[in-house]
Amino acid sequence: MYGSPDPAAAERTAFRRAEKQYKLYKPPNAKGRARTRSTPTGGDLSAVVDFHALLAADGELPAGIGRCDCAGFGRPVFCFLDRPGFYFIPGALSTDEQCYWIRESLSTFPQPPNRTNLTAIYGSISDLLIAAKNQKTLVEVDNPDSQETNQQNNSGANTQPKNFKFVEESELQKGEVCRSAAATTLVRKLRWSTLGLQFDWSKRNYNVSLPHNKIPDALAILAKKMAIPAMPSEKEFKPEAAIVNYYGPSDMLGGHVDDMEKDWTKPIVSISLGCKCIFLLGGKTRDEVPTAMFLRSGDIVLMAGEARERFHGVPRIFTEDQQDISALVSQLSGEDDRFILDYIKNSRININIRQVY
Ligand SMILES: O=C(O)CCC(=O)C(=O)O
Repeated sequence: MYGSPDPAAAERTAFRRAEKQYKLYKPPNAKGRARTRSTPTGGDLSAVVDFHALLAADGELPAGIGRCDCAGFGRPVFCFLDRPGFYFIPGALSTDEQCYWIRESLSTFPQPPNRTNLTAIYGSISDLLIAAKNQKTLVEVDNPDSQETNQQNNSGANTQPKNFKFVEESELQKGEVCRSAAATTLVRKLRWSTLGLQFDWSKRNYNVSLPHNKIPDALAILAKKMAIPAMPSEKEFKPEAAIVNYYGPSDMLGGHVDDMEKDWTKPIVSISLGCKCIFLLGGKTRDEVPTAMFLRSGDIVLMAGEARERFHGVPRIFTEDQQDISALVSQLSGEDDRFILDYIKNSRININIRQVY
């Protein structure tokens, strides 16, 4: 799904060149090594399509961009005239809805039996967000019996049973060598979680034998409602799985095609939360020059039919400009949301919902 088999060849493609053009560079430090903190390079963003600006201008649209508003949907929908099956719904979610899905993405979505990128290292981790809010630390424990649940839940592919538990800082044994990680650090290291049918990244497929819950009803209802512009009227969209991507300041998602689902007439419903990013929509090969567009918190993108065959990716997250998330910042100002606010100020979350069969 992700990456390219031959990096040297990939460098020569139009998609790779666009990724390089937009990605955030870390200038070398005095010793010639990349700095650990990214410094924005600015870059020319004049060709990046800004659907919010087009909506606000309410004028003639640039060549190649059209409106695909559909009866009864009640929201503006944009599309590219030469890229059928791709739909952009700017500001599809209210600030309240965005806050709700950000909280869910950090609290319930990474809960077992859902798997995350941390599962392979630590086994199943319950209540990570609560542990982070309480400044707890995950430590390896000796006694396997004390972590029965952890072992039982860790039955997924490519993982060994692990025995870890959260402890208070005061419980940490001074000088004792054991594997440990602060819960706050682990939240920052979260890269993906999978809901519903579990996607197995090593096999690039859905592994239906892995324990899983149905995707949450509220998410399925939202996805069905938002899928309408991309759905033929006689068909029904049945959300069966979702991949949640968590992006830190210098993270990017390389160009790829999502091709593991059976029926490509059904859309991928892709929700953006938190910091703004650049999304690249390319062609059926990496040789076609991709179109760059801004995705902001609350925007939803649909990819169905022919658009399912197009390379796409996220080369850049904007954490330096918080203007775009000012509504979120004021909504998340309560004491209970403090950790989430700090997180989302320099992160982006994407929830993409799919029908697998
Ligand atoms: O983060 C995004 O907006 C895109 C995510 C995506 O393409 C994927 O998970 O396949």
